[in-house]
Amino acid sequence: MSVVFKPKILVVGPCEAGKSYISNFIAEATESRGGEYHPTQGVRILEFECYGESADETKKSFKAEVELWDCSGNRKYESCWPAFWHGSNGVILVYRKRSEEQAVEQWYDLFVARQHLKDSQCIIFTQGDVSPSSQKLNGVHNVSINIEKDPEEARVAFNSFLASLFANWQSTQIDEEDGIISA
Ligand SMILES: Nc1nc2c(ncn2[C@@H]2O[C@H](COP(=O)(O)OP(=O)(O)O)[C@@H](O)[C@H]2O)c(=O)[nH]1
Ligand SMILES: [Mg+2]
Repeated sequence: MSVVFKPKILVVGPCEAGKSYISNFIAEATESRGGEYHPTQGVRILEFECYGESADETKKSFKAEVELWDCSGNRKYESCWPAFWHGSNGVILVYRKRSEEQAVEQWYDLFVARQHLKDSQCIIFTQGDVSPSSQKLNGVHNVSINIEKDPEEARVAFNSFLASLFANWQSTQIDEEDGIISA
């Protein structure tokens, strides 16, 4: 019997970085094709299910009922950000220009560091030939993806990210149980 894991995963980054495109692909929504740009209004929540195996030594199998929050990069929705990061298990940072790196550091600060998420609960998806040079983002795993050229690589990267989120969640569950037992 596999455990059911219900992660809330945020996709954040600058406008037109490809967040919605990547989110659609990950969730296997039909609109993952290029074309006219439709800025996301506030947030779009995509729900899907998949199966995986824990990234830790337990290799426990799980079923994930994922809530993928494709967040707008527009600062006009800043007042909604606390609702975005509330209870999130992981963050996918997306960007594709070197000049956007500073903005990405700010997203990292707010959505990862300040929310006490570990670096392993964050992943950077870059498109194009930008390679992160930021000290701050040093500990975060970075994957350069090109969904059109190599969709499998992006899928594998997401699945292994999900497996590490599961391992992390599982360890917090065990800590909580220990807390109950020792209380
Ligand atoms: N063909 C193609 N188009 C892309 C890709 N990534 C983004 N786009 C297009 O670039 C534009 C901006 O992407 P979008 O995901 O909406 O950016 P967001 O503002 O970060 O959500 C849209 O028109 C997308 O269809 C890609 O890998 N291939
Ligand atoms: Mg969008």
